[in-house]
Amino acid sequence: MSALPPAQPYIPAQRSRTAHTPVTAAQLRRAARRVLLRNWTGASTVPSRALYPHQWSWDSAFVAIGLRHLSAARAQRELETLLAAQWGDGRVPHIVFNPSVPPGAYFPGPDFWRSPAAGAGTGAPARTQTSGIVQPPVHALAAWLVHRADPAASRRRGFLRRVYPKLVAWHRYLTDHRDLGGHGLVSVVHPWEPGMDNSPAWDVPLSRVEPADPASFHRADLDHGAAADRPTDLDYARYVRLASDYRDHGYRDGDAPHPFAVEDPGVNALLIASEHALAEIAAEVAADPAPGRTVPAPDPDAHRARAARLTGALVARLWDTRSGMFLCRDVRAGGHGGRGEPIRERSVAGLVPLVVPGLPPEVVRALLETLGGAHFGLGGPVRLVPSYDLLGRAFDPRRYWRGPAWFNVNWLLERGLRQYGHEARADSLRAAVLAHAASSGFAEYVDPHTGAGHGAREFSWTAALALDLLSGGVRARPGDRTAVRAGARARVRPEALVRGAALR
Ligand code: 2M8
Repeated sequence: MSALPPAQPYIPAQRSRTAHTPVTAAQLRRAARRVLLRNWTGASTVPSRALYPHQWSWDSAFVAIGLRHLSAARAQRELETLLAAQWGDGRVPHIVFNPSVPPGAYFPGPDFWRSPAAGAGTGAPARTQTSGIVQPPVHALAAWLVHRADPAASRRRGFLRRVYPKLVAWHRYLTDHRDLGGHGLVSVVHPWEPGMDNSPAWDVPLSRVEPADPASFHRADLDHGAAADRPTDLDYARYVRLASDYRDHGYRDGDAPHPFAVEDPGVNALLIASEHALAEIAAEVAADPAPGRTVPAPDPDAHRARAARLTGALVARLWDTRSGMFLCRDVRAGGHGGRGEPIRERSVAGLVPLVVPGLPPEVVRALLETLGGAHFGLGGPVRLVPSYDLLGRAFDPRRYWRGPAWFNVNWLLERGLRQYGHEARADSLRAAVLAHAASSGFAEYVDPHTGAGHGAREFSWTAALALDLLSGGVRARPGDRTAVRAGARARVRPEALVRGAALR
């Protein structure tokens, strides 16, 4: 294991701000490192000690991407702790509960999900408590990036050999159990699954859900966060109803009614990006077999073919020429078994497919126009991409996923811009991410107009992804030619970037 300090014991932290705003790259790096060390529990990282005191699925993937710059072994551990809680049917749960955290610290907690009993028929682990829903599949991408941070150590520890079959099973779960629309795309069955919990895109599909009795639960999130920033009570009661109905159907996708079923471009795009990463991982595992291996070598081409099929379905089903972006599709509009309908709301999820390689050139061109146009305003009124349409009927610069800018989404878009050769735009987005991470004390999210931080502070993925951008996205190691090339491509001059960009 690394020479990093040991884990902090669980302490229900108060909201804290970093005492001094870091202004140089070195200060920012140190501050980000401190956040990640504080939020490390010994086996994984909590998103925030106060608001989210357990392990979250896509948070851990983003955290691992940053953690690899501090300790590749710890980053591997982060992902492997999550994957140890994988269910028999392949799903990777969205929360893995830490048994040492007091039961009331987060709702819905283990007593609500009751995964070992309710999920027994779908292979929930018997001794680890988890939720029963999922989050976006960023994990294969994270595993590949973690491997590249220190390929020799990763090979020595057999990291990719261990995680590869689990990641394959995870993707299979999504494509085999969640194609509820029947056209080759994954559907999410709860607004928490795409990670953008309170997006205005869910308003119509969610309005069909009967809310749970408000007296039947207590919202722990309001003990830590301002009500004006968080989802409304009515939405929360609907979240609870969807989750309890799924649980009461044994988390079996074939039996659960899934009244909320949406094809989300963000989730599907991340699956595609991760499927491409699986192709890289498969090639690496095939080239470095376990001693005495008897099973056939993994086939990278099979993953590339899956990625190509998913990309075709994404464009055919979710691309909207009129809006110049991808739209979510409400699979249940018009009733079960119907064709479904596009949801006419501009959520940033519709720009996330920029991370998908090989999109048709006219799609990329339109996405770039939309990014800089009136609805998302990048390079105009805002320096970070908002989570929702600046001109939308429901835009709110403070409320959870209904307008604020999120660091993980901006990290993905930075990556997408760079992938399609828009280096200057990627550089300025990167500078804005670093500046806002510094000035907000690693906030969970920021007002896209003012840059004011909201939600939790010392938020793990904000710190991790800032650290990743400071490191040029990769840690170049002698002999790792891919890493060196990618590092050179990123044209890293973080000192200048942070100094020039901070606190404007
Ligand atoms: C938020 O979601 C949780 C439920 O999963 C919540 O609101 O309680 C979202 O921002 C989600 O994307 C994130 O993974 C999670 C933990 O950071 O918090």
